[in-house]
Amino acid sequence: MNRWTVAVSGLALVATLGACGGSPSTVGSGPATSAPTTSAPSTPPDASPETSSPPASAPASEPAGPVVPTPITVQGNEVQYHGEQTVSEQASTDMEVNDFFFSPTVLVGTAGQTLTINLNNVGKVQHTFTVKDQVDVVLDGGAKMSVEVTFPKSGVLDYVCRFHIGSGMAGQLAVADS
Ligand SMILES: [Cu+2]
Repeated sequence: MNRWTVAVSGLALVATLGACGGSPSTVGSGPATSAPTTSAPSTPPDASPETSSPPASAPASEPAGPVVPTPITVQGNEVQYHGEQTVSEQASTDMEVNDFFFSPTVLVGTAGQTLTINLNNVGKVQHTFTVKDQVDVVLDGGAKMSVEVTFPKSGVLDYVCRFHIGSGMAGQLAVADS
């Protein structure tokens, strides 16, 4: 390699650099090339799945199972069971009388508690609400009547509709074990 070659090479290098830096006009003069913006799926920083599903578990204060196990039998007939309600803190409660059941069917109270039951016969036919040695009333279809009952010292006290006990139209006043 002689000096000439080196000189040419050096000039060529300078010329190349000069060309690059000396022609800025070419930049941006061409048609606006819409550079394809790589629109990759934007993953948000917080990509944790939304916990929008409803609470999986039941309410925390889920009542325990019925105090009186079902089915209930009163005077040898299987009762038409329409629920149990605790009334220990109440002076009165509502009870639906229907063709041919009481709802709620079982009232759970405290030993010796007195309770006013507001009976509402929403059925079409006559029914009675009868507790031995306490209450015996007849309600026409659509009639309302309030009665007072006393819970037993323990266990359960049956009540019936005298007309339809054979169809299981009955229920119980129950005292929860303590
Ligand atoms: Cu009846």
